[in-house]
Amino acid sequence: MGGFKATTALFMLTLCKSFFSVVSEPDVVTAPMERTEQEALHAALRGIVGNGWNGSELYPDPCGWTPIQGVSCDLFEGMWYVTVLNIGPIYDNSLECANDAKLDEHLFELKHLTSISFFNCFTSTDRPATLASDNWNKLATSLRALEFRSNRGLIGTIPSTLGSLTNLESLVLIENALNNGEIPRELDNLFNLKRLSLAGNSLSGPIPSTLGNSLSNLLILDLSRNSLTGPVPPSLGNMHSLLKLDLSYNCLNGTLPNELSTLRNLTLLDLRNNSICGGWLQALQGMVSIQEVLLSNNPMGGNLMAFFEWKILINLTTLDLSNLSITGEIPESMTGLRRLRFLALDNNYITGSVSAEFADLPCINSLHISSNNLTGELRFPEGFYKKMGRRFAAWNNPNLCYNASSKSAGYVPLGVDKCEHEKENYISITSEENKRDKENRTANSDRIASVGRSAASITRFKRVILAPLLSVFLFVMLL
Ligand SMILES: *[C@@H]1O[C@H](CO)[C@@H](O)[C@H](O)[C@H]1NC(C)=O
Ligand SMILES: *[C@@H]1O[C@H](CO)[C@@H](O)[C@H](O)[C@H]1NC(C)=O
Ligand SMILES: *[C@@H]1O[C@H](CO)[C@@H](O)[C@H](O)[C@H]1NC(C)=O
Ligand SMILES: *[C@@H]1O[C@H](CO)[C@@H](O)[C@H](O)[C@H]1NC(C)=O
Ligand SMILES: *[C@@H]1O[C@H](CO)[C@@H](O)[C@H](O)[C@H]1NC(C)=O
Ligand SMILES: *[C@@H]1O[C@H](CO)[C@@H](O)[C@H](O)[C@H]1NC(C)=O
Ligand SMILES: *[C@@H]1O[C@H](CO)[C@@H](O)[C@H](O)[C@H]1NC(C)=O
Ligand SMILES: *[C@@H]1O[C@H](CO)[C@@H](O)[C@H](O)[C@H]1NC(C)=O
Ligand SMILES: CC(=O)N[C@H]1CO[C@H](CO)[C@@H](O)[C@@H]1O
Repeated sequence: MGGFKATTALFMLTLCKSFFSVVSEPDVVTAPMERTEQEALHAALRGIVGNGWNGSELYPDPCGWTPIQGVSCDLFEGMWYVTVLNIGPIYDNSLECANDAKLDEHLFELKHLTSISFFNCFTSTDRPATLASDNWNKLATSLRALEFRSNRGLIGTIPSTLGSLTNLESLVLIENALNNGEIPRELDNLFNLKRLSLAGNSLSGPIPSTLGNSLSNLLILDLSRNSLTGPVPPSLGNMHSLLKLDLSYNCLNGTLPNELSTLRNLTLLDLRNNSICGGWLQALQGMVSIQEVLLSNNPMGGNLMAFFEWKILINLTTLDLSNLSITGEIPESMTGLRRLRFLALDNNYITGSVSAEFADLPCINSLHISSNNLTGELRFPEGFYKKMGRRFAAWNNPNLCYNASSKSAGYVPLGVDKCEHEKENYISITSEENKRDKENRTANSDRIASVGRSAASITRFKRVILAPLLSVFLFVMLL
């Protein structure tokens, strides 16, 4: 098999050489590769593909006429050097990672590497691999992007030696099994970094209290889905370019530092599912570019009526304040957030009434106010309930009722009773329907499912619209 490939390659080589000599571009064709560079590449790949793999036989000219899927090269002073390694099952003919794949030391001899990516390659949990190496500094001048993604057999620490890669612009270590210890302080040396994503591992310990001090170019910081503890450090406020900050699904506690309010370019703030208490209103105050604020499931507290200019957040599309132990009333100024698509205030201690003006927001798509202590009448037009279906949730507010202007029982807010003064000519089908619905509701309140993705929540139109219609139909049949 290999021999066949090699002869084919040789044949092609001869063919192409003669072709190129016709158009007289022999420089490109015959550009050589240092023997050490070629051997280092073959040895590095053998560490990944397995010892049985004979690279020098299969790919005698890896930057020329026997290219390797996932390996790219560039010319430096007339010589080929490897610049990009993309390893993992991306294409049909990608190199296949061995069960005992490991990072071979020869990798660090490829001194022109600008980008390394391993996707779904280190997958054996019996024979796990690690990132540990003293040699990372050898790639310090060249490496711009380093990515390990979905390698469930990649364990151990994030080595502090990664801090020597001072030209790095992107460090992505997502969904591996890195589990041993903390985020190294040395990552703060990576002052060229634009993206730092360590999401979906089992990192523990605090976020280093200096993180951010030197990362003034960082655009994306994603530490979500780990087991990080302790406070959100004030140093994060120094990352003035930051666009996205995702610390969700950790065990962070303490109050949010005021310093975050200096993140004027931030568009996404996701702190869902932590134990953070307080400081959110102050932090939001300066985030004038913010589009998505996701804070649900924290003991944040705070009063919605506290002085806060909601109107300054003109680009806000998504506001998830569910289950934050918030008190106070829904401020009228929230109805001035013209771009709002998703608003969740459910599972709090909010009192007072609900402004019908939310229905006038041009993009409003989900409004969750269930499980509070709201009172008074819901005065939304019937068309609003029809449009929203289950994405309007107001149940479990014992003192809330709705005002329907007609007898039609077509579109009503689920789990909300009709106001007393309207009940005379009211057919009681809906309250029966509502009662049954209440039982199912607690289990699955519609909520945004994933990080920062546009907050279109799950639609369950059919049941909402069909169930009441069916009840009316059955009722008529019984008559
Ligand atoms: C690889 O193939 C070459 C050429 O066929 C041969 O000389 C060499 O011994 C082989 N190396 C290994 C490790 O099998
Ligand atoms: C914030 O964004 C604006 C517009 O994109 C840009 O001009 C400015 O440099 C950014 N600020 C920082 C501190 O990066
Ligand atoms: C935060 O959690 C740590 C343990 O992880 C605890 O020692 C500390 O007291 C907590 N701080 C606050 C403010 O709750
Ligand atoms: C709001 O968004 C628009 C574009 O959608 C943008 O031009 C504008 O700069 C944003 N405003 C702020 C304060 O970020
Ligand atoms: C509400 O948030 C708390 C943490 O503040 C959490 O323990 C609880 O499970 C959350 N409740 C729901 C219904 O998600
Ligand atoms: C809800 O509000 C009513 C008055 O508006 C009050 O009597 C009641 O105690 C409140 N319930 C809760 C659980 O806060
Ligand atoms: C109920 O709503 C209608 C508009 O739908 C309004 O005209 C009427 O005044 C409301 N009733 C009360 C008691 O507020
Ligand atoms: C509640 O859920 C059960 C099982 O999922 C279903 O059979 C039942 O029809 C549901 N009730 C209502 C009112 O939707
Ligand atoms: C505070 C909180 O809601 N914690 C939850 C975060 O998410 C994990 C897993 O999804 C749960 O186990 C926690 O209870």
